[in-house]
Amino acid sequence: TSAQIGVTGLAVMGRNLARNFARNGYTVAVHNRTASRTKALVEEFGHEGDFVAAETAEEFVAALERPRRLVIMVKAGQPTDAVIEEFAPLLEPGDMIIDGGNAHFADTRRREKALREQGIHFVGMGVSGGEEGALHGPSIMPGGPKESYDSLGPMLEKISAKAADGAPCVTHVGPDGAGHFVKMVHNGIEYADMQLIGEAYQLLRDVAGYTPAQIADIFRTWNTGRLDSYLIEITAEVLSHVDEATGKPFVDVVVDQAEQKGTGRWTVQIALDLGVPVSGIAEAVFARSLSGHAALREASRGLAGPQASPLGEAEAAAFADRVEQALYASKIVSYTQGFHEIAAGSEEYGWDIDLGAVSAIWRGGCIIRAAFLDRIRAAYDARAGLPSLLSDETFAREIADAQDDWREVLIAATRQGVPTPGFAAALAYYDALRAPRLPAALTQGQRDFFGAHTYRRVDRDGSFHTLWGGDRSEVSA
Ligand code: NBP
Repeated sequence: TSAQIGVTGLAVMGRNLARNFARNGYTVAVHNRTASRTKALVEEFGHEGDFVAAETAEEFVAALERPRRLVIMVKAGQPTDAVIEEFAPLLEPGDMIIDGGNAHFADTRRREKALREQGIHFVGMGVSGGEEGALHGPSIMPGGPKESYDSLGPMLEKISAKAADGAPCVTHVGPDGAGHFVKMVHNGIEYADMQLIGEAYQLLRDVAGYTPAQIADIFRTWNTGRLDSYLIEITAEVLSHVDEATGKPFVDVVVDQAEQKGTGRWTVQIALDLGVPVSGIAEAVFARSLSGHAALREASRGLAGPQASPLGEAEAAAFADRVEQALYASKIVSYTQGFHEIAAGSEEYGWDIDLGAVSAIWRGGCIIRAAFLDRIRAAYDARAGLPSLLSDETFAREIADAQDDWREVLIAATRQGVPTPGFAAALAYYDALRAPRLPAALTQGQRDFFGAHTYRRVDRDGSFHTLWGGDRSEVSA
């Protein structure tokens, strides 16, 4: 038998992806460094489809039809390089190596270039949706040579999630690292979404005085409206869960220190390199890191806060509506920032990424899947080259409608001492973009004062310097 696709790396993700291919009628060669995993997969799930278990790399490669399609699903970083080094010498020109791990896009660019010299097509493929997604249909973000998508694409379209309109949640994102870049920003946006939801929860609890069970109901209601999304849905599930051992809300027995695997941090690091202000995503990453500083938090517990006075029952319901507005407006801003980063990466690396197509493939399968993404796609479809999501009329109007409540929520948060870095960063971004003048003019003056860094004038072309230490006359620089 010859397999149409092979998967090496059979931990949760690889195993489920292999099963997904098999369930869709493909013959799948499976391989793992530790052979027991391969055996276990075939023993447990062999009835689901056609698997060819390979113990060695040579057996694995031999099992694949040509051109070979070999998916790597191992731990990102050095393990991925090790696997490529093991398999590349066994492959022939025209064969494909598809890395479905969470690689850094710079690694993908390096690997693609090196393999291209050997005539091997390297596809850096972002996969989102966790283990359930991998099995039932993930959102897939493949990069790499366009020609490899011609033969690989139809298979990916089959195993991917489908959006509500039936469209497969996969597209050829762009050359070399484009797919992994887009996956990285997806994760950055996911961090921001989660942080904003967390802030909404904290406000409903500490300002409005609701219990976790009541807040779960509020999220359930929100999930029937414009915030309809996977993350809002699971938030209600988590908040309504009660710990069996103690009878307390589950959320109260979990240590409040958020962990991270690094893709959110990368999103911010790369944004800094590209000069893209992703302040909301950055605050989400910092919020996780702050939560983990247990000793620092312990040492700060005695610091003074405001006199807190939670709202009465009547005001609480109105406040909850305001929080929904603030959450929605802040969400528009995080997506605006994320899409700006994708546009900037696309420009920098010449990827020519279609932003509307990206929002379309995030509508199903992935962690940030949401009804909202249909509207982002509509915004880009309505106007190619939209400079920012905020310049879309619909989003601009929605924020205009939300802004009074958004501001009130932040006032309440500040008054009661509830930290809302995500909401606040989003509003500051919005206000800064709309401002007719920014204090950046003063910054330029300071820079010219201490470092003769020069400035431009509003009324004349050219660069200028003021002789600050002398008679303060202005010279052309
Ligand atoms: P892990 O990231 O935990 O990796 C475990 C796999 O890597 C095992 O198959 C292991 O083989 C293999 N491996 C390692 Br570790 N070092 C190796 C080496 N030097 N040579 C060969 N194989 C090696 O698995 P995962 O959680 O299934 O994730 C797989 C990839 O998918 C990762 O890049 C991850 O970031 C990405 N991803 C994960 C999720 C998720 O929700 N978990 C979502 C999206 C993407 P062994 O069995 O012999 O130890």
